Amino acid sequence: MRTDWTREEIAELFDLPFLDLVARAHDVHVRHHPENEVQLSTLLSIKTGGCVEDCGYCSQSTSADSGLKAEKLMAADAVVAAAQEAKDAGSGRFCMGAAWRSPKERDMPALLDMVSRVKALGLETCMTLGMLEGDQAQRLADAGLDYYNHNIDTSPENYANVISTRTFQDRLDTLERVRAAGVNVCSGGIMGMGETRTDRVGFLHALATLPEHPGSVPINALVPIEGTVLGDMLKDVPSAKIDDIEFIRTVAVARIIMPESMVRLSAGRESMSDSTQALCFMAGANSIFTGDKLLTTGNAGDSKDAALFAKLGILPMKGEPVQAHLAAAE
Ligand code: SAM
Ligand code: DTB
Ligand code: SF4
Repeated sequence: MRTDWTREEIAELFDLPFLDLVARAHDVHVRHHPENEVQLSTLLSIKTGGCVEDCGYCSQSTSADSGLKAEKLMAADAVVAAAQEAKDAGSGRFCMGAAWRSPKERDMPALLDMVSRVKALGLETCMTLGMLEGDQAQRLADAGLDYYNHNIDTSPENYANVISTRTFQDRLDTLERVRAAGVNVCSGGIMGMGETRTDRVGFLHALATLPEHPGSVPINALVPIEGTVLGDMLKDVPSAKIDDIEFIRTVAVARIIMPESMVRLSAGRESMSDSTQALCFMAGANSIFTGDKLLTTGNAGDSKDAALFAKLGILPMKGEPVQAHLAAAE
């Protein structure tokens, strides 16, 4: 696995004729992953709203005027019940997200309980809780955490235009602690925040030159939310919306430079056509979030996804036939 990619090499990949780029990405994909299989993950917001960070895209920040009500941390029993439901609907991974800058010590026992019980259901576990200290990462690892999601979001140069309450280096520090604790890193970002092609190159370069490639790389398209800095920006500057072809190029380049990572087609699918999603799968995306809801916004939904998978002949990863998934969605 190469972790010495240069920005020039990555920019050259982006510049390839579109069909050549997708063909190359597909070739890399089939050499490292089962063909026509896409992993289904379910996301649950275990602690919604009231976050002190000022991420310009996020409905959950207290700096946003999104009208979202802050809630308390969910009880472990309710989280485990949601995980069981996700498993029954065919999900292989359960990701629990909290709107925190970082978890407080008083919340740790409940978080550890959730991880071990969700893991005991036979699901892969993932959490995204903000910044972690080394000992927090270690305790989560010991409880059975498989993945920790912590996005770098954009290029190092563009970071301060999106978030002012923490630095790009803060993000890298948490990723290092997660890696040191033996938990798989899940890290990606958001396209369509007004960034340039150069920023997209710098973003993928930062991920592909980490000491190890992240096990999972979520590529989100900005979901514009009214009352957030970036949601409102998109209303004023509609041309900032990520172009579908540029989005697919980003997925393809991620696949080529991080051949073994799961590339997750994350937020933004609700407003993507079937054809765009199909090209993302062709270009190497092999994981999606299922269900009607992401954290605070809508998602395509199980029955729509089952229909798309059936149309494309894609199977949910873990070998469950699409018919079973379809039946579960009805
Ligand atoms: N508070 C934790 C943190 O930021 O690390 C975890 C939750 S946070 C909502 C997880 C990720 O969701 C963010 O890093 C961001 O990449 C993505 N995200 C949040 N709002 C989004 C939006 N409106 N559109 C697309 N992606 C979004
Ligand atoms: C990621 O990169 N995308 C997911 C997950 N990691 C936690 C979150 C998407 C959130 C979309 C906006 C919302 O629903 O609030
Ligand atoms: Fe808080 Fe995470 Fe939203 Fe940023 S993305 S405001 S850290 S919940």
